[in-house]
Amino acid sequence: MRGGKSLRRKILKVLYEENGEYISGEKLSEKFQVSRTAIWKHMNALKEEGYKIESTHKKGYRLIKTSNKLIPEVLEGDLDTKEIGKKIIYFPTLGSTNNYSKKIAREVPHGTVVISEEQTNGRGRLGRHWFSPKGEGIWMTIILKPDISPTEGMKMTQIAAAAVVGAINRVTGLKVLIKWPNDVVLDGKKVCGILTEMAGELNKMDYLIVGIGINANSQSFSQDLQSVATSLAVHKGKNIDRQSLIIDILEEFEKLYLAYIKEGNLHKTLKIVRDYSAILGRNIYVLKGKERLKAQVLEINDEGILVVRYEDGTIAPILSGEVSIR
Ligand code: BTX
Repeated sequence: MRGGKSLRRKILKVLYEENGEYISGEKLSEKFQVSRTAIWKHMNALKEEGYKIESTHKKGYRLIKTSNKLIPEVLEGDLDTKEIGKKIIYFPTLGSTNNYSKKIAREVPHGTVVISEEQTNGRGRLGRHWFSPKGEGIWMTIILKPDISPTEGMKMTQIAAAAVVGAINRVTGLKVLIKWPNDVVLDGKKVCGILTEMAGELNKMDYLIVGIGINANSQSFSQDLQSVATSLAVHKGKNIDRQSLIIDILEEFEKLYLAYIKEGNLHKTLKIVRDYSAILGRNIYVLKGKERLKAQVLEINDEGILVVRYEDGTIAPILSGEVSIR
């Protein structure tokens, strides 16, 4: 089809910007210098992708705004950032945005964001599966190339968690909390998981990828997830606008990330991480292999590391790994 996929995305952007009003096939064909039949074919292809487009013979075409399809061109256009999301790579479906990001990380600019409507092989930590149904969530990865030591890499998880809680709070009004180090919870159940991965040598980082998975508009979960997972829509009682949430997260992520790079510390991020912590001061279990040790959380220190006191009185940092609330 003439113009192919890139023209189709441009047509979609124009439709979106009409805000639900009709635009005639004639106008579109003039604008893009293709025949009205070509425009009609692109509209059909967009409908097949799942966009709700109404057409009438007289008035032309209009896009019915819906929260279950993302429009990457609009995201890129609306984002007020310097580095993050200047390039967005969008897929209707993908194995895993983290896996894909690793493949392309060396070729794309710093700040590139990969988003997919669904993941067929979404990943959590330690090879666990991450449920990522089509159109219901935000499944995205930010590719970063900071000039920092690999030992600093895990701080990106804290930056992402802080960005996500702030954004969810602003966009939906829901009070979510961070379950250190990489979950965001609502009423004790996970609404978001973060997976940071790195590549490089001992003292030089090649790239770093931050995968963020958010259950935005899912209404139900499989039996094994029901007790641990929930979504923003379930708590809000209505679907939320994923597009606004993505924009807020990426803008906030950039602010916190740049503050960290410029100031060389995590102060801004840690203020949020501590204010919104689900575990500060609480009694928890620290999971070490098969062992489950009782501990109390004392602080999240300036490096973003959790410090706990075990039952025998020993005070120790926890660098990564698992905690569960008692
Ligand atoms: P995690 O290892 O802390 O959590 C994984 C566990 O969470 C699973 O074993 C399961 O019990 C539970 N779980 C699975 N899916 C969901 C879900 N949708 N909601 C709530 N709980 C769930 C957390 O790992 C990190 C997840 C990162 C996901 C993002 S999505 C974009 C990017 N691409 C990719 O493949 N992963 C990241």
